[in-house]
Amino acid sequence: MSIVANAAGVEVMQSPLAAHGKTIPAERLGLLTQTDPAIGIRAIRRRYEEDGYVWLKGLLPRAEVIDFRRWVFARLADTGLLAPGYDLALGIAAVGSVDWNLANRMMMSLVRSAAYEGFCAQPKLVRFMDAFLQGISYLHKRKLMRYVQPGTAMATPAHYDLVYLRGGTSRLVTAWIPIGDIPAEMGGLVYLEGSHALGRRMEADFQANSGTLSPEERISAYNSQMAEGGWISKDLPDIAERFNARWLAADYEAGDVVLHSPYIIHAATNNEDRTRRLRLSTDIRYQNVDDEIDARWSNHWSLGDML
Ligand SMILES: O=C(O)CCC(=O)C(=O)O
Repeated sequence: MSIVANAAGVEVMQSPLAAHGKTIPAERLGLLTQTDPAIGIRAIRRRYEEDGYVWLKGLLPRAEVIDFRRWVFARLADTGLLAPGYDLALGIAAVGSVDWNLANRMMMSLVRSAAYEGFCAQPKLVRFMDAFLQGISYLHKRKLMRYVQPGTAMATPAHYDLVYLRGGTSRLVTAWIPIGDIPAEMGGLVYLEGSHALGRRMEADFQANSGTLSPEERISAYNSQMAEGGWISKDLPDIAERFNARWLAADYEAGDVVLHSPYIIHAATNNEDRTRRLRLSTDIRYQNVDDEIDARWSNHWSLGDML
């Protein structure tokens, strides 16, 4: 656990979080608020509107999520990613070299697998999303699954999701699902507090200034007006300072689901797990089927698909 109660009973972060060579100062770190799914769909929707996210504790059966983690790592074992001799559900990273070609090919197979499809479309989640979206929920076919090795510099830079999905409705909802426990020091998502309003303003500015771009560029994250990759920045302390906000972190557990707004600014921090566990998660996007669908997301994720 990265988050513990101090002598006064207040929950605090045990160790600092860092990404891209920069450590987030303690005064710029806060804790994500968790939500018990039992409070009901109306209250959940209200929290999502207010905060730009809702961290649903234990929405999915924990044991099934861990079984799926084991299944994924069993398929990746031949790549050299996993240390031998451990239960694959632990996902302990090997120290030797990895066959990246094989790992990439295997990940592309995994995101096309019936097992992953079933995980993302499990009845509990689908029923929840139907209620949340007040209609028939549509799950975008392009779904991402990511692993992060401990002790590496890999961490998703700060961004908001609409940048990658400008070709359809903005009434999108991302579900970020930890596949296994992801305590804060393992580099789960951090959210810039209250930044869904900021993302909305940034998007309005982009739209207002995009008149010189071609129609394709106007919906692409890769255009002359965006930073490389559509990111806002890799410097998390600087963003927090600039916008006078805190990064909210959490100890996520298998079974949790975080829903976030397409405007909220979020990022990941380094995986610094001392027991060398691989961080595994999936991020998938839902919307109401009656809203306009971004056709570019109607294919499976391919590496280098520029979305
Ligand atoms: O898991 C990650 O590192 C990034 C996920 C993400 O950016 C998202 O869920 O929108």
